[in-house]
Amino acid sequence: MLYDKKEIVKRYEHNPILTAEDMPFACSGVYNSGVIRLDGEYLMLCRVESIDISNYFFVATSQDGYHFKVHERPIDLPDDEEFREYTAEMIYDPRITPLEGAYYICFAAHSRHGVRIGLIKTEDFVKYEWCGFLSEPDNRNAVLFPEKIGGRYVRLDRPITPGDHGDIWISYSPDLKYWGDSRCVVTHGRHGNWNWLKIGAGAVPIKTEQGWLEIWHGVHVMAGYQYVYHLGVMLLDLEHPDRVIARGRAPILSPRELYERVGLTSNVVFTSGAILEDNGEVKIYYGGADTVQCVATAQLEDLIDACFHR
Ligand code: M1P
Repeated sequence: MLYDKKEIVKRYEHNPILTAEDMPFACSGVYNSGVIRLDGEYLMLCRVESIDISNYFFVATSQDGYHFKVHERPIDLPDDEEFREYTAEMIYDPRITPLEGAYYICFAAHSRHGVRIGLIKTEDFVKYEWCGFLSEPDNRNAVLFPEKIGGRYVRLDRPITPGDHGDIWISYSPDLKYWGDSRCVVTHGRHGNWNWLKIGAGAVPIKTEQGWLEIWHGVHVMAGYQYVYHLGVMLLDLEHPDRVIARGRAPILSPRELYERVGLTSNVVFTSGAILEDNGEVKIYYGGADTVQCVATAQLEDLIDACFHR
């Protein structure tokens, strides 16, 4: 199918907005970051990998959503045996959900046991409370909805199925600890599609009159070995978010610029957070090539339209 040349997502002209050079210590890159608005500022939680491959989450703040200043020290992570055991190799993809007056950070935790989802709560990004692991291996790309739906907490995630294919699932919880009623919401595309290999939830869902807008990622494999990560959009039912109202046929963003094509992992655009402004603009924060942090903007109405027509 042929599509209109009009781009609905516009890259910030001074991308990337955060790189290894902006960090207060020697590191290999700034990876996919979660983002929220807090007290009139933009707050980003960045995953940063030190040159010895140890991982940290750093807070960075900004007045305008484009120019971020990184804190001198990483956030304090839980210091207990369970946390250390299941995060021994890597922590990554933090996604921040404002919920009931606090902020919940879902992230992926990698260890010899595989990858699972961890949850941290904070009210001020100064003190952090460890809430435990939400899943068994192998699961990641978890996003928590910003409100209870039908009296329960809701999350999307991406269990890894045999053969490395992954689909987006939904689960419900009465207390953010025990999860159930899990079911598959969206499956990856047919072979040859831009999301045929695997898909995953991306930004925390944005509530709109038409439904929950989810900006997600899909992966296809080029020339038999090169993974290419794209961003897409879909709308989920407000009351029953396991029902997909519409799912865009084409990606809204694909690797094109050098900072998306060349890096530690080539050809990756990957979002962990987006912010809806009062004027209807959506700032989509995304990692480029697993090396730098970028931002792009779109109009909410165009993103919703893309769910139906693109
Ligand atoms: O390297 C590209 C991306 O790979 C993973 O994405 P997925 O979970 O879909 O496989 C994540 O580790 C992500 O951080 C990374 O950008």
